[in-house]
Order: sequence, then structure tokens, then C-alpha cells
Amino acid sequence: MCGIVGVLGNHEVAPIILEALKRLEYRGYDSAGIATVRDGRLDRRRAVGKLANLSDLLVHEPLAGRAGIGHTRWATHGGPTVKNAHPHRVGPVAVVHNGIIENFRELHDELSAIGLTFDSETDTETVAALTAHHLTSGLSPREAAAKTLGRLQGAFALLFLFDGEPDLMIAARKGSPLAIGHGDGEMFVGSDAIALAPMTDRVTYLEEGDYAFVTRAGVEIFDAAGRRANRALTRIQIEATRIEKAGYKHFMAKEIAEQPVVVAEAISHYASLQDRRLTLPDGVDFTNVDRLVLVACGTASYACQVAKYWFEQFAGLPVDVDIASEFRYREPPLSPTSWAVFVSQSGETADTLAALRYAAEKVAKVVSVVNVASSSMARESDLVLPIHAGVEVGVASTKAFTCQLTVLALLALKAAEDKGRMTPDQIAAQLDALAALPGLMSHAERLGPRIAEIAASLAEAQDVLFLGRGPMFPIALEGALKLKEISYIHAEGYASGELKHGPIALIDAHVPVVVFAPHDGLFDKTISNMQEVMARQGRVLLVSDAKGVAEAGAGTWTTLTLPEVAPQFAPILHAVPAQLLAYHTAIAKGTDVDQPRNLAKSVTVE
Ligand code: HGA
Repeated sequence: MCGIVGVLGNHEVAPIILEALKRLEYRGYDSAGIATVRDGRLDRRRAVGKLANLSDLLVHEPLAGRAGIGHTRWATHGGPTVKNAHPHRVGPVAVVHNGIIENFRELHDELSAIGLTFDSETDTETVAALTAHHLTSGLSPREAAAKTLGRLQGAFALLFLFDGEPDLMIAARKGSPLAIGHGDGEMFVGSDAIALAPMTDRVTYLEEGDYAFVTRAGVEIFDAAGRRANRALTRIQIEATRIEKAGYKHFMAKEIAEQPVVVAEAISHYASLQDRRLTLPDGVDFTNVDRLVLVACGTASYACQVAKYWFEQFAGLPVDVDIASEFRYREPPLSPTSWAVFVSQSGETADTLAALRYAAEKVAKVVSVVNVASSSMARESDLVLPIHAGVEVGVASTKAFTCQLTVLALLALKAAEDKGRMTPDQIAAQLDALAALPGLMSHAERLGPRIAEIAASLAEAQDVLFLGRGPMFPIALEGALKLKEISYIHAEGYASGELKHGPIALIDAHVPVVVFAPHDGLFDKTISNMQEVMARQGRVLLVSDAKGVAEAGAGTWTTLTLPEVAPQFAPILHAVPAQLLAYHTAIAKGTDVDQPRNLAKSVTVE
């Protein structure tokens, strides 16, 4: 959340920064702004709302300068106003910030007491004010920034720019990611390497607590103790950073459609379908592991909830699933013979990263399942299993979810193999079933027009319920989350057996109820719960296969027929109609599918 960029260039930087901010807009779109040093003096432009508004402003009020910093905001402190937009400037210093300064009130009070006044309601402005105060007392920009950093508590990535310093940016990282890009006589800083991809493929990642003095000649990096630090220069694959809609109306539509390909890709990294055997990396050995803890947020936590069924049923391995934001504050005891698995698309999710650090010294192995293989979580894990979904831009996660599920399924099969719960033949049969998924998902995707018809009616609803049993329960949760996220319709997911313990009171003829019921061992039970809904005038959409629809479709509002799938992997297939229902409902309502209100991707604040 919040994207930051800095450029020390050989040309005008405002257009370059704007372009980089476009690649970071997934991180927030409450406001955007750029500051430059022009003729030795700081200047800035800021606009509320999406980047397009800043772009328009720059047409009317261009911003010159060859050194600049930029920001796209997801507000944490203070509403989305121009005054709260970054860069924040106090006297001779401008600052952009991703994160939260937890002791900003204390700093604010101290600075107010010595007569400084504030323009905004943000925590960030205190950083600029404190640095300006140090500059006034005679410190150099380097000394002033370092002294300020020493006072800050919380999680942040920061970038400073100064009056009279057209060849200096100061960057700092504690909790939020930051990459330094190396050009030819030019230098760049960005929240991620993707933002810098059009400018350079040579990147150095700052580590926790690092700060850096960046000039056109290069970068000097210091660690948290102020010692000079050597950080590796890596080359990023430009191909992996291409971001385009490829003819689709929305990134979400493109990413839903990509699922058959990326799921197949994910499988190919961890299994040989030809040899019908698993090929997980060395180090994935569950023989002596007696418990797993799976930790994630949002959609990724639902992937973990599905995976719990797989690990327990395939491998007999007990699993605890935790929401990352609750996990470490509960201070759960962790056994040294357990593994902790952390799942995050970005690999930067602040709560999940904090949970990972909590578990690090307590468990036998920390495993991360991430989409961004260079992320903080990947770098801090004993074992990394990238999901190979490719760049996901839509704020509502789709292909990352099904790839997370796929990788977790393969991991659970490996656990079953290591624990002697499945023979090689049984593993081979499971892999055949997984191998069928990409084709089945393509089939499901072709139901788009039919789903759009259903969605036209869902769009009228005030509330929608989603039901599922067993591993389909987390899919009900995910279906409800997707609908809430992008259509703003209130939706809840329930375990279908739980309905009669309260939520059934919500049912009337106006509440659509989506029931995910593949023809599996729990089918009859789920259908009984569906009948209980229909007996109370509930308007049921039954999502099943041909057999399920033939047996139980009578009397429902409508049905969706998916192809037959191995029941254990039905959650991966059913995720597709869940996503398409949300997508087409949002289209019917006219909401902003790729950038829904109040949300942002890569949640780097707690
Ligand atoms: N606290 C700052 C930055 C917000 C942020 O990083 N969000 O992800 C603000 O509210 O402007």
C-alpha cells in the first residue's frame, strides 16, 4: 500500500515518475503527488483521487526538474485530501512515505511545543518537520535524515528530497519494501522493482533497517546500526514485469482468464505430469513434521483453510489456520517439530510478514508461498515456494488464489508421500486429477455469458449468502469476499451446516443464496441445507456438476453446471464461477472492478 518512487535523472523526471507511479497504482489511489528540485528549489504538485488527476494537473501546471520523488496514496492517517497527499514538504525537505509512524503523536507534540505548525493530518508530515528542524539546527541533509530515522517507530519506507540538493535522495526501509535501481548516470528508487522496470533491470533491495544515500554516481547503504552495508545487485526479468490488459476490459477479467495457463505453470514447477511424480524442491520433507500452522490474510487465508482439509485428509497432518493480524498478538506456543507456512500474493503483507518473524525462531521450518519471489517474506524464509501466477494487478485477487491452492495441494500430496499415507500410485492418480484442472477451468470460464445473466439479477440484491461444506466452505467465504470487494454488496459465506444456528433468520425471497455443491461425499448434506433455505423462500443459485444439478436443481432459482471434477480439487474449479459472479455483478453495478473503493493491493500496513 502506498507506492513511492524517486528518480535522479538526466532528463525531466516528472513524466518518468508518473509512468512509474502508474505501475504502483495498485497500491493505492486516494491521491498522488510529485516533488522535484528545479533550479535548486523544491516544487511539487498533488491531486486527490486517481493518478489521472495528477496527470491532468501536470498538463496545466508542468513540473520541471531532473530530480524528483513521487507517491500514490492509500490513506491511513487523514482523509484523501490535497493537504494530506504526499510529498509532504516542510521548509527545505520533501518526504514520501509508505507505512505508519507509530509515535507520530509524540513527535507532533514535541515539534508543536517548539513552534512548528502542521498542514496535514498525516503521520508522515512529522517526519518532514523533524528533518526540517534538524536542518535548521545546522545538520547536513544526510545527518538530519539519519537523526530523524533514529526517532521513528513503526513500519515505513521513506524517501527524502532536499532544497539545494539536486543530486541526492535519501531512502530508508523498516518494514515496507524498497528497491534501488541502477541506471547509466541515473539512479532510481521504488516500492517494487516492477515500478522501475522501464528504467532499469539492475536492482538492489534494501534490507530491514537499512538507509541509503542515493546520488547519480551510485548508492551508499548503511544498516540499522549505521555501518556501511553491502547489498547484492540483482537483475530482474523484464519479461516478468509486463503489465497490460491484453485486450481485456479489466485486469481482473484477464487474470481470471489466465488461470488455466498459470495453474498449469504452477503444477509444472512442482510435479512431472509425464512421470506422474512430485518434484518439490529439496528441503520439502515432512517425515519429522508433526503439525503445521498456516498463516495468511484475506483471500490467501481462505486458500489456507482449503489446504487444511488436504493436509489433514491426505497426510493425517494436523493443521492450524490463523489470520495473520491475530496470530502474533495471541502469542501462540509453536512446537519446534512443526512447520509454519505463510501465504501472501505480494510476499510483503505486513501482518503476514510480522507473523513470519514471530514464528522464525520457534518452528523447525518457515515456508513461504508467495507470488513475488524476491519479496521480503521469500527472503526471510527457510523455504520458498513461488506460485508462478505472474504479475497480478487486479486488486481483487483471482489467479493468485487458484495458484496458491494448487501449490498447497501439491505440498499436501508431498506430506502424504513423506508420511507414507499415499503410495506412488495414489500420488500418480492425484496428479492426474490435478492435471485435468486447467482444462476444466477453461470450461468454467466459458460460462461467463451465463454468469453475466445471473449477475444482472444479483446486482439488485442488498445481501447475498454463499454456502459450502467441507473444503467448499472456504470457497463460500471467498465468493462472498470477492462480491463485497468489487460490487460493494453485503455478502457472507457460511458453512452450510451452520446456517440453522442463526444466519437462516436472514433468509427471505430477496436474499440470493449461492450454494457450492460439487457431487462429492458431502453433497447430500449440503443439499439438505439448501432445501432448508428453499423451504423459507430463499432464492438459491446451485453451483454443481451435471449430476448434482440433475439431482437437486428442481425448485432452485437457477443453476450453474460445471464440468465434473475430482471432488478433492473441486475448490480450485469452483473458485472460477465465484470470481466471475463477483466480476459480472460489479460490471452490472458499474463499480470500478480493478480499483475498488477503499482497497489497495499489497497491504504493507498493519
Ligand atoms: N501513513 C501515511 C502513508 C500511508 C500508507 O503507507 N498506506 O499504505 C498516510 O496516511 O499518508
